[in-house]
Amino acid sequence: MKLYSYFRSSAAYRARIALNLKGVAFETIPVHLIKDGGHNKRPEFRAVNPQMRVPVLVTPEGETLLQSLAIIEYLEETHPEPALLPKDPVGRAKVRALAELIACDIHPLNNTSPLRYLKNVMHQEQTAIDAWYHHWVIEGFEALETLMTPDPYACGSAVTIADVCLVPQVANARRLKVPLDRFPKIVAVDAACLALPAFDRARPEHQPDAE
Ligand SMILES: N[C@@H](CCC(=O)N[C@@H](CS)C(=O)NCC(=O)O)C(=O)O
Repeated sequence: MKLYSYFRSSAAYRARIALNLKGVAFETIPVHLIKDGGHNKRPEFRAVNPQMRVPVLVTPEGETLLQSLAIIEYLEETHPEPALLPKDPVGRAKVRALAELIACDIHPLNNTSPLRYLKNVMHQEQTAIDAWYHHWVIEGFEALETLMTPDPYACGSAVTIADVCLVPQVANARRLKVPLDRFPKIVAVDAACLALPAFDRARPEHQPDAE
């Protein structure tokens, strides 16, 4: 498989973790999201993904898959072991709720494009942009901290899609200096996950395009 990725992209980080957990070998095709206004805006990448975002997974059959959660669900269906979703429907719904809280509610507000828009189009100061970022992470993390039942992973004794989404969001929060002392459960789950080689290998600093 081929994964279009950027070392700091938390959505690509999710896909990398899932690929590693499933034991699927992949080649990384780096797409720099910052240099020259973003190499993701170049026509050659636009032809791969008209939304001009990473991750993009190209399957061995040559299918191009977009959106990290869709990519993870594809991997779950094609490589069922180890399962990243519980067997029971209620458990699955609870795992997906945590994953979507992160991927659909926290992350889009803190993503490169909206932050760039706040700066370049809305002419906001960096302090205001940082405050925006911290606000949405903290609000989401407060809910997650209440909802999670770590044992030691977000939803119990098995790694799930909730953990796959949580670890990259925590990495982002740390990079942007969001204080995490109010979130002991989140910090503990993050540490438990990062002790696993599949998560460790997916870290931004371990990517071929890391700076
Ligand atoms: N919902 C998408 C989000 C993808 C996304 O926004 N990726 C970011 C990096 S984390 C990106 O490529 N940003 C480029 C840009 O916004 O210009 C997913 O989960 O895959």
